[in-house]
Amino acid sequence: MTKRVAVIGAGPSGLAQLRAFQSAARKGAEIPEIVCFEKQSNWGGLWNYTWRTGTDEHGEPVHGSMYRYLWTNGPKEGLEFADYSFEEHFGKQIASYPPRAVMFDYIEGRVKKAGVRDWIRFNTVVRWIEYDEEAQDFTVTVHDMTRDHVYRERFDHVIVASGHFSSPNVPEYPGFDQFYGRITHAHDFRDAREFSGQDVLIVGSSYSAEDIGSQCWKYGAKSVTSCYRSAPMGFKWPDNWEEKPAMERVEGKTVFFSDGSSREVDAIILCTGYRHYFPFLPDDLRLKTANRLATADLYKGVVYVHNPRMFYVGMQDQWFTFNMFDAQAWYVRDIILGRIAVPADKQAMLADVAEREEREEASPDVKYAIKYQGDYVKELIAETDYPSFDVDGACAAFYEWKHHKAEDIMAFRNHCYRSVITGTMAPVHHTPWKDALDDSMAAYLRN
Ligand code: FAD
Ligand code: NA7
Repeated sequence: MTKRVAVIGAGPSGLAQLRAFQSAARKGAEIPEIVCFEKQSNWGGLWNYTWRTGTDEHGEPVHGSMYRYLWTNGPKEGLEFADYSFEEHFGKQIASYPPRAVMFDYIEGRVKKAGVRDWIRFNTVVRWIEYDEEAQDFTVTVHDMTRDHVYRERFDHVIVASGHFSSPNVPEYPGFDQFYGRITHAHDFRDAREFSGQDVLIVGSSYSAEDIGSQCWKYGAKSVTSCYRSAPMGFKWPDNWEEKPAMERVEGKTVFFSDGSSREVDAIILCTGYRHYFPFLPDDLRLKTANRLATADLYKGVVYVHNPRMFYVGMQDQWFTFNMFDAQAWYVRDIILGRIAVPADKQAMLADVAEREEREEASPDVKYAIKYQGDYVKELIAETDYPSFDVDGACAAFYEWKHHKAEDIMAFRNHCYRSVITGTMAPVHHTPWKDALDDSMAAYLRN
Protein backbone atom coordinates (compact mmCIF):
# COMPACT_ATOMS: atom_id res chain seq x y z
CA MET A 1 0.00 0.00 0.00
CA THR A 2 1.31 3.48 -0.83
CA LYS A 3 2.41 5.56 2.11
CA ARG A 4 0.50 8.78 2.74
CA VAL A 5 2.15 12.02 3.84
CA ALA A 6 0.36 15.13 5.13
CA VAL A 7 2.00 18.52 4.69
CA ILE A 8 0.53 21.33 6.78
CA GLY A 9 0.79 24.66 4.97
CA ALA A 10 1.61 25.77 1.42
CA GLY A 11 3.99 28.60 2.24
CA PRO A 12 7.63 28.53 1.11
CA SER A 13 8.40 25.59 3.47
CA GLY A 14 5.42 23.45 2.47
CA LEU A 15 6.00 24.23 -1.20
CA ALA A 16 9.66 23.24 -0.83
CA GLN A 17 8.40 19.89 0.46
CA LEU A 18 6.08 19.41 -2.51
CA ARG A 19 8.84 20.36 -4.94
CA ALA A 20 11.25 17.94 -3.20
CA PHE A 21 8.90 14.98 -3.71
CA GLN A 22 8.02 16.04 -7.25
CA SER A 23 11.70 16.26 -8.12
CA ALA A 24 12.28 12.69 -6.87
CA ALA A 25 9.26 11.45 -8.83
CA ARG A 26 10.53 13.15 -11.98
CA LYS A 27 13.79 11.25 -11.59
CA GLY A 28 11.86 7.98 -11.48
CA ALA A 29 11.47 7.39 -7.74
CA GLU A 30 8.26 5.97 -6.37
CA ILE A 31 6.87 8.58 -3.99
CA PRO A 32 4.12 8.45 -1.36
CA GLU A 33 0.75 10.11 -1.84
CA ILE A 34 1.22 13.71 -0.72
CA VAL A 35 -1.67 15.79 0.60
CA CYS A 36 -0.99 19.41 1.49
CA PHE A 37 -3.57 21.26 3.59
CA GLU A 38 -3.62 25.04 3.25
CA LYS A 39 -6.05 27.23 5.12
CA GLN A 40 -5.75 30.18 2.74
CA SER A 41 -7.27 30.21 -0.74
CA ASN A 42 -3.86 30.45 -2.39
CA TRP A 43 -0.27 29.35 -1.87
CA GLY A 44 2.75 31.44 -0.89
CA GLY A 45 2.22 31.61 2.88
CA LEU A 46 3.18 35.02 4.27
CA TRP A 47 4.07 36.16 0.74
CA ASN A 48 0.41 35.80 -0.25
CA TYR A 49 -0.62 39.31 0.82
CA THR A 50 -3.94 39.90 2.47
CA TRP A 51 -5.52 43.23 3.39
CA ARG A 52 -7.43 41.44 6.13
CA THR A 53 -6.51 41.61 9.80
CA GLY A 54 -8.06 39.77 12.73
CA THR A 55 -10.21 37.03 11.27
CA ASP A 56 -10.51 35.90 7.67
CA GLU A 57 -13.60 35.35 5.53
CA HIS A 58 -14.24 32.08 7.39
CA GLY A 59 -13.71 33.44 10.89
CA GLU A 60 -10.23 31.90 11.18
CA PRO A 61 -7.26 33.90 12.50
CA VAL A 62 -5.61 35.70 9.56
CA HIS A 63 -2.24 34.09 8.85
CA GLY A 64 -0.67 37.02 6.98
CA SER A 65 1.82 39.33 8.69
CA MET A 66 3.13 41.03 5.57
CA TYR A 67 2.28 44.58 4.62
CA ARG A 68 2.10 46.81 1.57
CA TYR A 69 5.37 48.22 0.23
CA LEU A 70 7.41 45.43 1.84
CA TRP A 71 10.70 44.80 0.06
CA THR A 72 12.86 41.87 1.15
CA ASN A 73 14.84 42.77 4.24
CA GLY A 74 17.90 40.78 3.10
CA PRO A 75 19.44 40.33 -0.34
CA LYS A 76 17.68 37.87 -2.64
CA GLU A 77 21.10 36.35 -3.35
CA GLY A 78 20.95 34.80 0.13
CA LEU A 79 17.71 32.93 -0.51
CA GLU A 80 17.69 32.00 -4.23
CA PHE A 81 16.44 28.48 -5.03
CA ALA A 82 19.35 26.36 -6.27
CA ASP A 83 17.04 24.59 -8.73
CA TYR A 84 15.23 27.69 -10.02
CA SER A 85 17.15 30.94 -10.35
CA PHE A 86 15.72 34.44 -10.52
CA GLU A 87 17.09 34.63 -14.06
CA GLU A 88 15.25 31.50 -15.10
CA HIS A 89 12.03 32.93 -13.70
CA PHE A 90 12.25 36.53 -14.89
CA GLY A 91 14.29 35.91 -18.05
CA LYS A 92 16.93 38.36 -16.78
CA GLN A 93 18.80 39.22 -13.62
CA ILE A 94 16.89 41.61 -11.34
CA ALA A 95 17.87 43.96 -8.52
CA SER A 96 18.66 42.55 -5.08
CA TYR A 97 15.78 43.53 -2.75
CA PRO A 98 12.53 42.70 -4.57
CA PRO A 99 9.16 43.84 -3.26
CA ARG A 100 6.74 41.22 -1.98
CA ALA A 101 4.78 40.87 -5.24
CA VAL A 102 7.97 40.05 -7.14
CA MET A 103 8.91 37.45 -4.54
CA PHE A 104 5.46 35.92 -4.66
CA ASP A 105 5.74 35.59 -8.43
CA TYR A 106 9.13 33.89 -8.06
CA ILE A 107 7.93 31.45 -5.39
CA GLU A 108 4.91 30.62 -7.51
CA GLY A 109 6.96 30.18 -10.68
CA ARG A 110 8.85 27.18 -9.38
CA VAL A 111 5.81 25.27 -8.15
CA LYS A 112 3.78 26.08 -11.24
CA LYS A 113 6.60 24.59 -13.30
CA ALA A 114 6.65 21.54 -11.01
CA GLY A 115 2.88 21.09 -11.42
CA VAL A 116 2.08 20.35 -7.77
CA ARG A 117 -0.97 22.54 -7.28
CA ASP A 118 -3.27 19.50 -7.42
CA TRP A 119 -1.61 18.13 -4.29
CA ILE A 120 -2.94 21.05 -2.25
CA ARG A 121 -6.37 21.26 -0.64
CA PHE A 122 -6.96 24.99 -0.28
CA ASN A 123 -9.36 26.66 2.15
CA THR A 124 -8.75 23.70 4.42
CA VAL A 125 -7.76 24.29 8.03
CA VAL A 126 -6.00 21.55 9.97
CA ARG A 127 -7.91 21.33 13.24
CA TRP A 128 -6.31 18.41 15.11
CA ILE A 129 -3.73 15.67 14.70
CA GLU A 130 -3.46 12.52 16.78
CA TYR A 131 -0.98 9.68 16.73
CA ASP A 132 -2.13 6.08 17.02
CA GLU A 133 0.63 4.06 18.70
CA GLU A 134 -0.79 0.73 17.61
CA ALA A 135 -1.38 1.57 13.96
CA GLN A 136 1.68 3.83 13.96
CA ASP A 137 -0.12 6.47 11.98
CA PHE A 138 -1.64 9.91 12.36
CA THR A 139 -5.26 10.91 12.12
CA VAL A 140 -5.60 14.41 10.74
CA THR A 141 -8.88 16.27 11.23
CA VAL A 142 -9.47 19.15 8.85
CA HIS A 143 -12.19 21.65 8.06
CA ASP A 144 -12.90 22.23 4.38
CA MET A 145 -14.23 25.79 4.51
CA THR A 146 -15.56 25.79 0.96
CA ARG A 147 -17.89 22.86 1.60
CA ASP A 148 -18.12 23.58 5.34
CA HIS A 149 -17.21 19.97 5.94
CA VAL A 150 -15.07 18.49 8.70
CA TYR A 151 -13.37 15.16 7.93
CA ARG A 152 -10.50 12.95 9.06
CA GLU A 153 -7.85 11.07 7.14
CA ARG A 154 -4.95 8.85 8.16
CA PHE A 155 -1.32 9.44 7.26
CA ASP A 156 1.97 7.65 7.83
CA HIS A 157 3.86 10.91 8.25
CA VAL A 158 3.04 14.50 9.09
CA ILE A 159 5.21 17.43 8.04
CA VAL A 160 4.35 20.66 9.82
CA ALA A 161 5.19 23.68 7.65
CA SER A 162 2.70 26.14 9.12
CA GLY A 163 5.22 28.94 9.76
CA HIS A 164 6.02 30.73 13.01
CA PHE A 165 5.71 34.41 12.22
CA SER A 166 1.94 34.60 12.37
CA SER A 167 0.73 34.35 15.99
CA PRO A 168 1.78 37.61 17.58
CA ASN A 169 3.54 37.95 20.92
CA VAL A 170 1.58 40.83 22.48
CA PRO A 171 2.93 42.21 25.78
CA GLU A 172 0.95 44.67 27.85
CA TYR A 173 2.44 47.72 29.57
CA PRO A 174 0.82 49.78 32.35
CA GLY A 175 -1.52 52.37 30.89
CA PHE A 176 -2.19 50.62 27.57
CA ASP A 177 -5.87 50.37 28.45
CA GLN A 178 -6.04 54.17 28.78
CA PHE A 179 -3.89 55.10 25.77
CA TYR A 180 -5.43 57.80 23.57
CA GLY A 181 -4.41 56.28 20.24
CA ARG A 182 -4.16 53.03 18.41
CA ILE A 183 -2.07 50.10 19.66
CA THR A 184 -1.39 47.41 17.07
CA HIS A 185 0.97 44.51 16.68
CA ALA A 186 3.21 44.18 13.61
CA HIS A 187 1.05 41.21 12.58
CA ASP A 188 -1.83 43.64 11.91
CA PHE A 189 0.26 46.37 10.28
CA ARG A 190 -0.74 46.73 6.62
CA ASP A 191 -0.09 50.20 5.23
CA ALA A 192 2.39 52.78 6.52
CA ARG A 193 0.33 55.60 5.02
CA GLU A 194 -2.07 55.13 7.92
CA PHE A 195 0.59 56.75 10.12
CA SER A 196 1.64 59.64 7.89
CA GLY A 197 1.80 62.89 9.86
CA GLN A 198 1.79 60.99 13.16
CA ASP A 199 4.28 60.53 15.97
CA VAL A 200 4.74 56.77 16.10
CA LEU A 201 6.23 54.58 18.83
CA ILE A 202 7.79 51.30 17.71
CA VAL A 203 8.32 48.76 20.49
CA GLY A 204 11.08 46.19 19.82
CA SER A 205 14.52 46.19 18.26
CA SER A 206 14.56 43.42 15.70
CA TYR A 207 13.58 43.08 12.02
CA SER A 208 9.95 44.13 12.31
CA ALA A 209 10.86 47.16 14.42
CA GLU A 210 13.51 48.23 11.96
CA ASP A 211 11.41 47.73 8.85
CA ILE A 212 8.01 48.91 10.07
CA GLY A 213 9.67 52.00 11.56
CA SER A 214 11.43 52.55 8.23
CA GLN A 215 8.14 52.13 6.35
CA CYS A 216 6.47 54.73 8.59
CA TRP A 217 9.40 57.06 8.05
CA LYS A 218 9.37 56.53 4.27
CA TYR A 219 5.63 57.11 3.94
CA GLY A 220 5.56 60.33 5.94
CA ALA A 221 5.30 59.75 9.69
CA LYS A 222 6.06 62.99 11.55
CA SER A 223 8.46 61.15 13.87
CA VAL A 224 9.47 57.65 14.83
CA THR A 225 10.53 56.70 18.35
CA SER A 226 11.70 53.15 18.84
CA CYS A 227 12.39 51.52 22.19
CA TYR A 228 14.29 48.39 23.09
CA ARG A 229 14.12 45.89 25.90
CA SER A 230 17.61 44.38 25.65
CA ALA A 231 19.74 46.20 23.13
CA PRO A 232 19.32 49.12 20.71
CA MET A 233 19.33 48.53 16.96
CA GLY A 234 22.01 51.19 16.91
CA PHE A 235 21.72 52.36 13.30
CA LYS A 236 22.37 55.92 12.19
CA TRP A 237 18.74 56.99 12.14
CA PRO A 238 17.28 59.94 10.24
CA ASP A 239 16.77 63.18 12.23
CA ASN A 240 13.14 62.47 13.08
CA TRP A 241 13.87 58.97 14.48
CA GLU A 242 15.00 58.56 18.07
CA GLU A 243 15.90 55.31 19.81
CA LYS A 244 15.01 55.01 23.50
CA PRO A 245 15.53 52.35 26.16
CA ALA A 246 12.66 50.24 27.50
CA MET A 247 9.16 51.62 27.77
CA GLU A 248 7.86 51.59 31.36
CA ARG A 249 4.35 52.96 31.22
CA VAL A 250 1.90 55.10 29.29
CA GLU A 251 -0.27 57.95 30.54
CA GLY A 252 -2.75 59.35 28.04
CA LYS A 253 -0.58 60.00 24.99
CA THR A 254 2.69 60.13 26.93
CA VAL A 255 5.09 57.20 27.00
CA PHE A 256 7.69 56.98 29.79
CA PHE A 257 11.02 55.24 29.29
CA SER A 258 13.46 53.63 31.70
CA ASP A 259 15.97 56.51 31.40
CA GLY A 260 13.36 58.87 32.87
CA SER A 261 12.56 60.52 29.54
CA SER A 262 9.09 60.66 28.02
CA ARG A 263 7.48 61.36 24.67
CA GLU A 264 4.00 62.04 23.31
CA VAL A 265 2.92 59.67 20.57
CA ASP A 266 -0.19 59.14 18.45
CA ALA A 267 0.18 55.42 17.83
CA ILE A 268 2.05 52.44 19.25
CA ILE A 269 3.16 49.54 17.06
CA LEU A 270 4.29 46.47 18.95
CA CYS A 271 7.08 44.85 16.95
CA THR A 272 7.52 42.30 19.69
CA GLY A 273 7.83 39.14 17.68
CA TYR A 274 5.82 35.99 17.26
CA ARG A 275 5.12 32.69 18.98
CA HIS A 276 5.49 29.14 17.71
CA TYR A 277 1.82 28.32 17.94
CA PHE A 278 0.27 25.01 16.89
CA PRO A 279 -3.33 24.91 18.11
CA PHE A 280 -3.88 21.73 16.07
CA LEU A 281 -1.35 19.63 17.99
CA PRO A 282 -1.64 17.71 21.27
CA ASP A 283 1.14 17.81 23.90
CA ASP A 284 2.96 14.75 22.60
CA LEU A 285 3.37 16.13 19.08
CA ARG A 286 3.67 19.87 19.69
CA LEU A 287 7.00 21.61 19.22
CA LYS A 288 7.81 23.95 22.08
CA THR A 289 10.73 26.15 21.24
CA ALA A 290 12.06 29.67 21.39
CA ASN A 291 12.74 31.50 18.13
CA ARG A 292 16.37 30.46 17.68
CA LEU A 293 18.73 28.82 15.22
CA ALA A 294 18.92 25.52 17.13
CA THR A 295 15.27 24.71 17.68
CA ALA A 296 14.42 22.50 20.64
CA ASP A 297 13.58 18.83 20.08
CA LEU A 298 14.34 18.66 16.36
CA TYR A 299 17.01 16.19 15.27
CA LYS A 300 18.90 17.76 12.34
CA GLY A 301 16.53 20.68 12.79
CA VAL A 302 13.60 18.74 11.26
CA VAL A 303 12.84 15.37 12.90
CA TYR A 304 10.64 15.60 16.00
CA VAL A 305 12.63 13.59 18.54
CA HIS A 306 9.56 12.52 20.53
CA ASN A 307 7.96 11.01 17.44
CA PRO A 308 10.35 10.67 14.51
CA ARG A 309 7.54 10.00 12.03
CA MET A 310 6.68 13.63 12.42
CA PHE A 311 8.70 16.48 10.90
CA TYR A 312 8.85 20.25 11.15
CA VAL A 313 10.20 22.42 8.33
CA GLY A 314 11.15 26.09 8.66
CA MET A 315 10.88 26.38 12.43
CA GLN A 316 14.29 28.01 12.99
CA ASP A 317 14.94 31.70 13.32
CA GLN A 318 16.03 32.69 9.87
CA TRP A 319 19.06 34.18 8.17
CA PHE A 320 18.64 31.66 5.37
CA THR A 321 15.07 31.10 4.26
CA PHE A 322 13.95 29.54 0.96
CA ASN A 323 17.19 27.64 0.29
CA MET A 324 17.26 26.39 3.91
CA PHE A 325 13.64 25.23 3.64
CA ASP A 326 14.68 23.40 0.47
CA ALA A 327 17.63 21.76 2.21
CA GLN A 328 15.30 20.63 4.98
CA ALA A 329 12.55 19.47 2.63
CA TRP A 330 14.93 17.38 0.52
CA TYR A 331 16.34 15.87 3.73
CA VAL A 332 12.88 15.03 5.15
CA ARG A 333 11.87 13.56 1.80
CA ASP A 334 14.88 11.27 1.81
CA ILE A 335 14.13 10.05 5.33
CA ILE A 336 10.59 9.22 4.23
CA LEU A 337 11.88 7.53 1.06
CA GLY A 338 14.21 5.42 3.21
CA ARG A 339 17.36 6.94 1.73
CA ILE A 340 18.51 8.51 5.00
CA ALA A 341 18.37 6.71 8.35
CA VAL A 342 17.33 8.40 11.58
CA PRO A 343 18.97 7.06 14.79
CA ALA A 344 16.70 4.56 16.49
CA ASP A 345 17.93 5.83 19.85
CA LYS A 346 16.17 8.93 21.18
CA GLN A 347 19.21 9.84 23.29
CA ALA A 348 21.30 10.07 20.13
CA MET A 349 18.78 12.48 18.63
CA LEU A 350 18.68 14.57 21.80
CA ALA A 351 22.48 14.68 21.80
CA ASP A 352 22.34 16.10 18.26
CA VAL A 353 19.95 18.83 19.48
CA ALA A 354 22.16 19.60 22.49
CA GLU A 355 25.25 19.88 20.32
CA ARG A 356 23.47 22.35 18.01
CA GLU A 357 22.29 24.44 20.95
CA GLU A 358 25.72 24.54 22.49
CA ARG A 359 27.33 25.53 19.22
CA GLU A 360 24.76 28.30 18.66
CA GLU A 361 25.38 29.65 22.15
CA ALA A 362 29.16 29.65 21.71
CA SER A 363 29.15 33.19 20.31
CA PRO A 364 26.76 36.16 20.23
CA ASP A 365 28.45 37.44 17.06
CA VAL A 366 26.16 38.01 14.08
CA LYS A 367 28.68 36.79 11.53
CA TYR A 368 29.08 33.62 13.56
CA ALA A 369 25.31 33.11 13.52
CA ILE A 370 25.09 33.56 9.76
CA LYS A 371 27.91 31.08 9.20
CA TYR A 372 26.33 28.69 11.72
CA GLN A 373 23.13 28.58 9.69
CA GLY A 374 25.07 28.42 6.42
CA ASP A 375 26.93 25.39 7.78
CA TYR A 376 23.60 23.81 8.68
CA VAL A 377 22.35 24.27 5.11
CA LYS A 378 25.58 22.73 3.80
CA GLU A 379 25.29 19.81 6.21
CA LEU A 380 21.82 18.90 4.94
CA ILE A 381 22.36 19.39 1.23
CA ALA A 382 25.50 17.23 1.35
CA GLU A 383 23.23 14.27 2.07
CA THR A 384 20.65 14.72 -0.69
CA ASP A 385 20.52 15.47 -4.41
CA TYR A 386 19.50 19.11 -3.82
CA PRO A 387 21.77 21.03 -6.23
CA SER A 388 24.80 22.11 -4.25
CA PHE A 389 25.56 25.81 -4.38
CA ASP A 390 28.06 28.27 -2.98
CA VAL A 391 26.65 28.61 0.55
CA ASP A 392 29.74 30.56 1.65
CA GLY A 393 29.03 32.98 -1.19
CA ALA A 394 25.50 33.45 0.16
CA CYS A 395 26.99 34.07 3.63
CA ALA A 396 29.29 36.65 2.08
CA ALA A 397 26.25 38.46 0.63
CA PHE A 398 24.75 38.53 4.14
CA TYR A 399 27.98 39.95 5.62
CA GLU A 400 27.99 42.69 2.99
CA TRP A 401 24.33 43.36 3.66
CA LYS A 402 25.06 43.83 7.38
CA HIS A 403 27.83 46.24 6.47
CA HIS A 404 25.55 48.19 4.11
CA LYS A 405 22.92 48.49 6.83
CA ALA A 406 25.45 49.86 9.28
CA GLU A 407 26.54 52.37 6.64
CA ASP A 408 23.06 53.72 5.92
CA ILE A 409 19.94 51.97 7.12
CA MET A 410 17.72 53.88 4.66
CA ALA A 411 19.94 53.07 1.68
CA PHE A 412 21.09 49.46 2.11
CA ARG A 413 18.50 48.29 -0.39
CA ASN A 414 20.19 50.31 -3.13
CA HIS A 415 23.08 47.82 -3.19
CA CYS A 416 23.41 44.77 -5.40
CA TYR A 417 25.09 41.38 -5.07
CA ARG A 418 26.22 38.47 -7.23
CA SER A 419 23.99 35.42 -7.63
CA VAL A 420 25.56 32.28 -6.19
CA ILE A 421 23.41 30.21 -8.54
CA THR A 422 24.11 31.82 -11.92
CA GLY A 423 27.16 33.95 -11.11
CA THR A 424 25.53 37.09 -12.53
CA MET A 425 25.74 40.44 -10.79
CA ALA A 426 22.38 42.02 -9.99
CA PRO A 427 21.72 45.39 -11.62
CA VAL A 428 21.50 48.52 -9.47
CA HIS A 429 17.82 49.32 -9.03
CA HIS A 430 16.58 52.29 -11.07
CA THR A 431 15.27 54.22 -8.02
CA PRO A 432 16.67 54.50 -4.49
CA TRP A 433 14.47 52.59 -2.04
CA LYS A 434 13.42 55.67 -0.09
CA ASP A 435 12.05 57.33 -3.24
CA ALA A 436 10.44 54.24 -4.76
CA LEU A 437 6.88 54.52 -3.49
CA ASP A 438 5.31 52.19 -6.05
CA ASP A 439 6.06 48.61 -5.02
CA SER A 440 4.36 46.91 -7.96
CA MET A 441 6.09 44.19 -9.95
CA ALA A 442 5.84 46.28 -13.13
CA ALA A 443 7.64 49.18 -11.47
CA TYR A 444 10.38 46.98 -10.01
CA LEU A 445 11.11 45.06 -13.20
CA ARG A 446 11.40 48.22 -15.31
CA ASN A 447 15.20 48.03 -14.97
P1 FAD B 1 4.54 30.82 6.14
O1 FAD B 1 5.04 31.64 5.02
O2 FAD B 1 4.10 31.43 7.37
O3 FAD B 1 3.52 29.75 5.58
C1 FAD B 1 2.80 28.88 6.40
C2 FAD B 1 1.53 28.43 5.70
O4 FAD B 1 0.83 27.50 6.55
C3 FAD B 1 0.56 29.57 5.43
O5 FAD B 1 0.17 29.55 4.08
C4 FAD B 1 -0.62 29.28 6.36
O6 FAD B 1 -1.87 29.72 5.85
C5 FAD B 1 -0.56 27.77 6.51
N1 FAD B 1 -1.19 27.28 7.74
C6 FAD B 1 -0.93 27.69 9.01
N2 FAD B 1 -1.71 27.03 9.88
C7 FAD B 1 -2.47 26.17 9.15
C8 FAD B 1 -3.48 25.22 9.49
N3 FAD B 1 -3.84 25.00 10.76
N4 FAD B 1 -4.07 24.55 8.49
C9 FAD B 1 -3.71 24.76 7.20
N5 FAD B 1 -2.77 25.63 6.83
C10 FAD B 1 -2.16 26.33 7.79
N6 FAD B 1 12.01 36.02 4.71
C11 FAD B 1 12.90 36.34 3.75
O7 FAD B 1 13.61 35.48 3.25
N7 FAD B 1 13.01 37.62 3.30
C12 FAD B 1 12.22 38.60 3.77
O8 FAD B 1 12.33 39.76 3.34
C13 FAD B 1 11.25 38.28 4.77
N8 FAD B 1 10.43 39.23 5.24
C14 FAD B 1 9.51 38.89 6.18
C15 FAD B 1 8.64 39.89 6.62
C16 FAD B 1 7.67 39.61 7.55
C17 FAD B 1 6.75 40.69 8.01
C18 FAD B 1 7.59 38.30 8.09
C19 FAD B 1 6.56 37.99 9.14
C20 FAD B 1 8.46 37.32 7.67
C21 FAD B 1 9.41 37.60 6.69
N9 FAD B 1 10.30 36.63 6.21
C22 FAD B 1 11.19 36.95 5.24
C23 FAD B 1 10.38 35.27 6.82
C24 FAD B 1 9.31 34.28 6.38
O9 FAD B 1 9.12 33.52 7.55
C25 FAD B 1 9.75 33.34 5.25
O10 FAD B 1 10.13 34.07 4.12
C26 FAD B 1 8.67 32.36 4.80
O11 FAD B 1 7.44 32.97 4.52
C27 FAD B 1 8.44 31.22 5.78
O12 FAD B 1 7.75 30.21 5.11
P2 FAD B 1 6.89 29.09 5.83
O13 FAD B 1 6.28 28.28 4.76
O14 FAD B 1 7.75 28.41 6.82
O15 FAD B 1 5.80 29.86 6.66
P1 NA7 C 1 11.94 38.88 16.53
O1 NA7 C 1 13.12 38.88 15.64
O2 NA7 C 1 11.60 37.67 17.28
O3 NA7 C 1 12.15 40.08 17.56
C1 NA7 C 1 11.24 40.38 18.57
C2 NA7 C 1 11.59 41.71 19.20
O4 NA7 C 1 10.60 42.03 20.16
C3 NA7 C 1 12.94 41.71 19.94
O5 NA7 C 1 13.56 42.95 19.74
C4 NA7 C 1 12.50 41.53 21.38
O6 NA7 C 1 13.40 42.11 22.29
C5 NA7 C 1 11.23 42.34 21.39
N1 NA7 C 1 10.31 41.98 22.48
C6 NA7 C 1 9.74 40.78 22.73
N2 NA7 C 1 8.96 40.87 23.82
C7 NA7 C 1 9.03 42.14 24.26
C8 NA7 C 1 8.44 42.84 25.34
N3 NA7 C 1 7.64 42.24 26.19
N4 NA7 C 1 8.74 44.15 25.48
C9 NA7 C 1 9.58 44.76 24.61
N5 NA7 C 1 10.16 44.16 23.57
C10 NA7 C 1 9.90 42.86 23.39
O7 NA7 C 1 10.62 39.28 15.72
P2 NA7 C 1 10.42 40.25 14.48
O8 NA7 C 1 8.96 40.41 14.32
O9 NA7 C 1 11.23 41.48 14.59
O10 NA7 C 1 10.99 39.43 13.26
C11 NA7 C 1 10.35 38.24 12.86
C12 NA7 C 1 10.43 38.01 11.40
O11 NA7 C 1 9.64 38.97 10.73
C13 NA7 C 1 11.82 38.10 10.83
O12 NA7 C 1 12.20 36.90 10.22
C14 NA7 C 1 11.76 39.20 9.78
O13 NA7 C 1 12.27 38.77 8.56
C15 NA7 C 1 10.35 39.63 9.72
P3 NA7 C 1 14.58 41.27 23.01
O14 NA7 C 1 15.74 41.44 22.11
O15 NA7 C 1 14.09 39.84 23.12
O16 NA7 C 1 14.71 41.92 24.31
